[in-house]
Amino acid sequence: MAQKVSLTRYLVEQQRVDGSIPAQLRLLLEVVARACKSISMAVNKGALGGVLGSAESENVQGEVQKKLDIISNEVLIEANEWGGHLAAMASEEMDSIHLVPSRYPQGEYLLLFDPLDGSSNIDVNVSIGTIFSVLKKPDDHPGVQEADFLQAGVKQVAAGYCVYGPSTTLVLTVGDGVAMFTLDREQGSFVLTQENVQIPADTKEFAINMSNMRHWDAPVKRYVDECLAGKDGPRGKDFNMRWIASMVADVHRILTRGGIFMYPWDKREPEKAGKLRLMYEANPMAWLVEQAGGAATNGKQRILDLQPTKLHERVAVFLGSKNEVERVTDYHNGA
Ligand code: AHM
Ligand code: MG
Repeated sequence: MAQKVSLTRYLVEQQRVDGSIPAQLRLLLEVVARACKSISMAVNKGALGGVLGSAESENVQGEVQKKLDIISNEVLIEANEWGGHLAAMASEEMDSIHLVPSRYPQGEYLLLFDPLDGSSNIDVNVSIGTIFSVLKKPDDHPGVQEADFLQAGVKQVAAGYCVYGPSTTLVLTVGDGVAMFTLDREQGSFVLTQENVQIPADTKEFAINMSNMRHWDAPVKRYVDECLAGKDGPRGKDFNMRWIASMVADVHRILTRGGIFMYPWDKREPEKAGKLRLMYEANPMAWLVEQAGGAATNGKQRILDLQPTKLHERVAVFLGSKNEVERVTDYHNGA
């Protein structure tokens, strides 16, 4: 029987092969994985662990925080602040950046995360997850400021997510393809279960919150109308629809069997570019999707090329199977 490859072994071997993972980055990824394991345990206990329900507080985006949002945020911070691999962290659940306390050594990386994505699904036992992105701190000045985080997605050095579903799966890229690791609860370790993940270029499945249809812009409406017209319409084929309302779970499906995920700008709050956050939701997912042969745009431009102007910036998102993302992007660009 083939030997199981743990996340630790995978990272060590990647480091040996082409030196693509420096030692500090390897440590960082192991620590994030360990934190995800703890979050997975808390999620798994559900009502028995007293972790469900609202924390009766709001985050910087004005969203009500769930107990598990706060617990997951704390788990990630506590796991990451003392190892010497990080300079600072940023999270969906914190207004401003979190500096590594001065009593600990300072590392050269910046970690951004959405500690628990899909918060509306926590209490109903539907898949949720953690999304993370790793950047390098610019080395032209001492200390860390929020501006150091404002780097385009192409600058990421690692990105991934962990989905807490029927099984817990960690999905990772360091710029050399996408690998998936499944948590073996008996061994307590993540085991490599898929390498070289590839998204098919074509698909018959789309994901969007259809209840917002009346608020969409014309290109999105056109794209979805054409899918809905099925084999009698201009696309000449029937489409299926899925919407889990946890981006991690929707993206995981797309990495597994293809599809397109859309969270467009809409007229409800025209001043916002979209609902999802650029730096710790869209960027890591866009990089994973591109690394698996897919595409990711904001409707007009490649997400990874966008220059962030603030930490909690929002963005419209179209990602997944390449030909579909290109089609809806062409519609926006007037093709
Ligand atoms: P969250 O980070 O507060 O959980 O919000 C992000 C989530 C995504 O996971 C998901 O795709 C989207 O919000 C669902 O939004 P909606 O409830 O509008 O369908
Ligand atoms: Mg989120």
